[in-house]
Amino acid sequence: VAYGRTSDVVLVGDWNGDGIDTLAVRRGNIYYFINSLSSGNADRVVAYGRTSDRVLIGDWNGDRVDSLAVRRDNLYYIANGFGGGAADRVVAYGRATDAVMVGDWNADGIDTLGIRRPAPAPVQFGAGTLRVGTDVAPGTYRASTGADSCYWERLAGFSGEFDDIIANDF
Ligand SMILES: [Ca+2]
Ligand SMILES: [Ca+2]
Ligand SMILES: [Ca+2]
Repeated sequence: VAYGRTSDVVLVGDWNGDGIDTLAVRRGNIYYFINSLSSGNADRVVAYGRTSDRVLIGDWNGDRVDSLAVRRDNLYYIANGFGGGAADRVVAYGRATDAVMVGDWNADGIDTLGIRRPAPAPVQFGAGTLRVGTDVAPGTYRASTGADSCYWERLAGFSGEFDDIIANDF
């Protein structure tokens, strides 16, 4: 099938709810939908969002018809139809720096968003006595690989007496 231009962004979805995915191409903020897997003219041409928006495809309302959503920072402008114009829903989700993906995560026939966010950098500290909640956040800390040894204690107080040791290991 020859469709669109080489420079177009290609999208895939079921634009008419017949259970068959076909192509659409994006050129700036113009979307050219075709409902058959054949060369030819678009069945629908829709202007939506801005050229700088990231576009997502999903069945946002569970009617078996896929449609557009555009992302602008952490705002998602969801369209359930192909009329262009204003979004049917605007949803704020996650952070502008998150990677986003679309899926039907609970099998209810409605696509929704998922975001991926890199794990924060690990917190590190050296030898010493640290107050949990003040000097370090509560959590699990591990000796880095290559360390010869690691002695740790959990303390009930800072008296230095053995009675203050709740747990320890070497
Ligand atoms: Ca279709
Ligand atoms: Ca839909
Ligand atoms: Ca769902």
